[in-house]
Amino acid sequence: MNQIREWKKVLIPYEQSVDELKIKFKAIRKQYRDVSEYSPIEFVTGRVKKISSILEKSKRRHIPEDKIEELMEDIAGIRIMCQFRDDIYKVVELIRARDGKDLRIVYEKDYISNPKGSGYKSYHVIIQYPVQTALGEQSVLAEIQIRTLAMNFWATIEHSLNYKYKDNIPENVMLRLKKSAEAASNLDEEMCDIRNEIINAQLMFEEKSNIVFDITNNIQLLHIAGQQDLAYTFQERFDQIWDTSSVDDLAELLADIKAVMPRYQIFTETEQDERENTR
Ligand code: 0O2
Ligand code: 0O2
Repeated sequence: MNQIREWKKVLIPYEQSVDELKIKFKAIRKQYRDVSEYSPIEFVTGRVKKISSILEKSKRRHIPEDKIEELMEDIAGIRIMCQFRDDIYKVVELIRARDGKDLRIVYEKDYISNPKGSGYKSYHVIIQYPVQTALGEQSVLAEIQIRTLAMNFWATIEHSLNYKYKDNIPENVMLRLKKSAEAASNLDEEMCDIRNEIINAQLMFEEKSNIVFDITNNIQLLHIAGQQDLAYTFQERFDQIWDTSSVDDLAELLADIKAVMPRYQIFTETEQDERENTR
């Protein structure tokens, strides 16, 4: 009973650390969303390890009780979930940027490049985190786990199966779990590829829209300057290619139009401004 009371006291700074870190990482997510930017953080959870789990782990790892706080790195645990694998490294960078400020990185474990034997994937950053308590400043170790939603899905189920079967999962089930970890990893890869393809398609669309805008703008300027024949020639070329042609073909047409414009002293507004600035 006394031991439980003692432990509850020991855990106070850990609880405060988890609360503060959760607020800080949730704030990052909110700030991205407030400015309508994509957040690499999807959601954040955190927990302080249960006293029974601390004691069980210390026994399993042969950690003497007076060394638990020094050697057990995950009494305070923060979990950051990301949509895509690339986001994990952005979150790691965000944490590294705070090293020496409100936290200190002790070391990092990359279970994404080096998955555990079980198939477990996640990026762990062990930090030293100072908190101000009623008893003054106390610094505790905390573990930040950063993973995708797919990695989290797998780890949550594998963890609960291990708990249920008390680490006695039959060999064939372990093998299937390992295979499903690979399936989760393939899903992450596919999702990353799909996202990159969408981003590239969007960029291509924007580039095409800009070129089309420039072409029509320049043709209009030719009309205004009384160069109707030239304007119709370019309009005809544009009508033939704008719907079906590549960005390169449109860029070539734009370059051809731009090449003739100075001959007739015709300039777009931007070009006009540039000329005035260089005078
Ligand atoms: P939000 O941004 O409104 O969703 P506590 O603060 O201690 O009471 P804690 O630790 O935040 O609670 O709660 P918990 O149950 O561990 O869940 C943490 C946050 O993760 C909660 O958000 C959940 O809604 C969110 N969450 C859990 N699973 C998922 C999921 O699969 N997808 C998404 N997007 N979010 C999930 P909050 O804190 O209520 O804030
Ligand atoms: P919890 O609170 O139940 O999640 P050890 O536990 O001794 O293997 P160590 O050296 O403390 O690990 O650090 P490691 O290997 O980085 O693991 C720390 C935490 O990572 C674990 O905490 C898990 O949360 C998670 N983890 C590591 N390996 C696996 C795995 O194979 N499957 C799953 N589902 N999670 C894993 P705990 O101690 O399990 O605590």
